[in-house]
Amino acid sequence: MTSPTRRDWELPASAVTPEALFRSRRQLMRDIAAGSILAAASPLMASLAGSAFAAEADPSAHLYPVEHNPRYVGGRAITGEKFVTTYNNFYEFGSHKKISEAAQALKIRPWTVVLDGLVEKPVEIGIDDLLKKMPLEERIYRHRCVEAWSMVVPWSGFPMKALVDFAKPRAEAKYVMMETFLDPKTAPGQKQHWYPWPYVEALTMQEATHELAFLVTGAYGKPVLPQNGAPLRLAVPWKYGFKSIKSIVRFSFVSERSETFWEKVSPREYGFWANVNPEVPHPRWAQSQERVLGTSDIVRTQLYNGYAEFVADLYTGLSGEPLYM
Ligand SMILES: Nc1nc2c(c(=O)[nH]1)N[C@H]1C(S)=C(S)[C@@H](COP(=O)(O)O)O[C@H]1N2
Ligand SMILES: [Mo]
Repeated sequence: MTSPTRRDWELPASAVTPEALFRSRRQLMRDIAAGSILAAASPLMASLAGSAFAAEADPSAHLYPVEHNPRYVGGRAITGEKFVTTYNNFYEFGSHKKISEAAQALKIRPWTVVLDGLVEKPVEIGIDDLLKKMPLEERIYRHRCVEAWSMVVPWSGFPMKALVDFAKPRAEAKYVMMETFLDPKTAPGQKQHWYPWPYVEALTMQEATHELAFLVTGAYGKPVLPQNGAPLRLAVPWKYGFKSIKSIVRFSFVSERSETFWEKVSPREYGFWANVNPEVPHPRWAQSQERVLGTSDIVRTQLYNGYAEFVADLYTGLSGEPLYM
């Protein structure tokens, strides 16, 4: 990565995980999955397999790893799995970053997803049946939290457009509203009644069918873990992280959207569009830089988190809208 055309968000070669190393790690994961290597044979193997959490129990484990799509590049080193799986925002399990253990209480099977609203016919489908219908692939995406930290993750999943096509929305549909599970018994954060549960997010139809909008079902070549939003989570990498709603149970196609979770909490701070922009500060902090999770690096934040060439066209003619908060 020493090319002279290096982007601002790219780091020097020394900081980049060689693709080859990542590949060989994936081969190792594959061997472990195939049983040809005993994952627990040594502490090294155990740590490579990320065995602090029990992904093996997931009935979709055999689907991974899925084919890698090279179109989407991280531009800097992939963030270590141990950071991504132990430093989380998932307010259902607490309003701090150390929720990974508490999130293991989330029961991810059976898991039913509802597609309703302005559709030809409402559908309820189990996650494993949905997985059979969707074209799974792996993409490396950057993720920029509104709190000014970021990470680079190899997600597995499918384009949200495939789900929209499956749902067959009617022409009047202008937005997709998405909803997280509601179960205060397993998710104690949902007992904090000052938050407007369940977590709700929304995209315009144009955003939802954009090639970058991705529904995540896996990460690091395995089923995605509860703390990262199992079994179905959104990734919209040009927007602040709070748009990427976790553990989704419902997609409703509507002509007029209702308020999202964070808009209800603090409309002045967390808007509907929430496109990343280093020049539009959050009311309480700057957005010009970000801390790269798992490193001591601070890098410059990019317009649309570096995805402007993909998404800038979505927002032409909307100059009156608060696109960047
Ligand atoms: N249901 C739900 N989805 C959520 C959140 C949440 O609290 N609840 N937090 C959001 C925020 S602010 C971020 S930055 C990402 C964090 O994802 P990660 O924990 O996998 O890094 O999830 C997003 N999706
Ligand atoms: Mo976030």
